[in-house]
Amino acid sequence: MQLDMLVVGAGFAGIYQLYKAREAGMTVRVLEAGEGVGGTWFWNRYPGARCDVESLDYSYSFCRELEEEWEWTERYASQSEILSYINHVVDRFDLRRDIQLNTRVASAHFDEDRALWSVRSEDGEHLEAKFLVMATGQLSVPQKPDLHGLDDFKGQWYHSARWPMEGVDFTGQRVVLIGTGSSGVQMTPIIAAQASQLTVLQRTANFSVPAHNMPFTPESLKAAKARYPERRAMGREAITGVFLNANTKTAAEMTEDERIAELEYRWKGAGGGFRMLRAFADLMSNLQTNHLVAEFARNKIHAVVKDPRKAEILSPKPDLPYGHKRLCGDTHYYETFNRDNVDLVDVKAHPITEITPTGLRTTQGHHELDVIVFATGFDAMTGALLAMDIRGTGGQSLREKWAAGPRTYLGVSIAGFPNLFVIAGPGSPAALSNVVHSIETHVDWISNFIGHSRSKGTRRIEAEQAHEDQWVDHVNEVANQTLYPVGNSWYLGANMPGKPRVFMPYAAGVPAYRRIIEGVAEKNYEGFAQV
Ligand code: N01
Repeated sequence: MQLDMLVVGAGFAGIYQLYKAREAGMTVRVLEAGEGVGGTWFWNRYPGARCDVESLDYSYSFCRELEEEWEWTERYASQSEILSYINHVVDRFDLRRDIQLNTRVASAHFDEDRALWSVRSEDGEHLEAKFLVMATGQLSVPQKPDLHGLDDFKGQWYHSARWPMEGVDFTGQRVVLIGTGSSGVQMTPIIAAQASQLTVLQRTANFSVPAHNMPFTPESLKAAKARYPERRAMGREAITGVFLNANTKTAAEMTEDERIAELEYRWKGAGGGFRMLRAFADLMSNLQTNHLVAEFARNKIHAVVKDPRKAEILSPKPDLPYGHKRLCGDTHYYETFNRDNVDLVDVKAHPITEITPTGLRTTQGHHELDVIVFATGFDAMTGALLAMDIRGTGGQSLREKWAAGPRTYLGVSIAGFPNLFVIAGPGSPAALSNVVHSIETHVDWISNFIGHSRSKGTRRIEAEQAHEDQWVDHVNEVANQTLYPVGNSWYLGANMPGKPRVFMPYAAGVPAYRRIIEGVAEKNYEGFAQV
């Protein structure tokens, strides 16, 4: 079958790309590995899963009626509510008939003579399309440590990103939870409330902020919606693509009392979550300012957690800047460690040595267990793309091209891979932003470019090597002016054994990025060969 466009992935990105391609009158199909739409929100069903960007922002903005009719029930939406929303969008715009589920793409090869992408699924189905759009997500390939003995474990084990559809009942169970990123932090209080014993294994302490989630009342939702256009407009001009009431002053421009008041506001109810990251204009560029915020957060942990041993383990070390890893937003995370049935082990000091048939051993001792939960993250940003055998001109494989780390032009296009686009790819600001906003920005831009190409009758559009090289240099240069490229974050690929250590997101922010890509479009898509 030959199509105008094939899209891989039916999460937020693939669904909007389908909508736009259909609007442009193209023949299009979306291939999705899961048995339902929703991408990351289909797979990550672990207890407590919810978004850390406010629901009113973490939603499509392309249709005013959609914004008006959908009624979010909470400030931060739960996984199930987001999944219902995505399904609603798919049905509302009659998109389901072009989405093919249970189809994992194995390979995509560019046929140079015919300027077509030849795509094969793992089941052997073959499709061809002029344009191939990768909407494969940044956090879609789970990473699970290779622990000796897991196969012989007599209990159950689960990964946060492959949670059973029917859920898991932890009542009366002895549970170990490995990992304290966003997933582990969200799960901890819920599992603790059910299990007879929960032991959290932490390798690196991360910073977490109370999310202050709360239900909308009919009045508060109505009031928020009345200001929706203004809210979206402010989000567009915010560095993260979402309005977080950023402080425009550096820490040095404020008095000690003003600094404390600013931080308290961001820690408490009116603030919460990512607002902490916008406490000072120089938070991610000035180590001294960063230390101030980190110290404030450590003091909060010690004030909440009664056992000083646990409080100390939970406090991130001073050599790791605040926000260098994605900040967590929580509901009673630190408080949970005051429960009698919850313990904490520092597995950096006391590494895991093996899984036994009845539990897990660290260098400190053996834990008898019924359940092991892995909240150990993802092969982020490149994992899903490199899982496929993608080959461009001259048969060059993407795996070879990206052996030393991902290289893109503007985070959407790859030299040597014509007519292929990546939504929210490495080299774009998506990972540091409200990703739904970044997705819409990318899809609109890609759709305009494809429309331009079709109106001109060009067969191939392709990033030029020199422009890609310049973009990669620019992304690195910007990153090196920040405090991001330290530690072992997934932004750097450093959470994956053997993955090249490269800071992948573009850190200059969403508005700056948008101006760049709009400028490229205005100059007849500068940096792209169009033949
Ligand atoms: O994964 P992570 P995540 N032994 O990579 C530990 C988004 N998200 O699934 O830090 C022991 O952050 C690892 O330790 P260390 C969000 O963007 C959003 O939690 O590498 N521990 C770390 O503690 C987020 O950033 C939401 O030393 C091991 C943890 O596992 C991203 O997804 C919710 C280990 C992994 O943390 C990823 O979050 C959930 C080992 N061998 C996720 N290997 C919301 O919207 C790894 N770890 C709220």
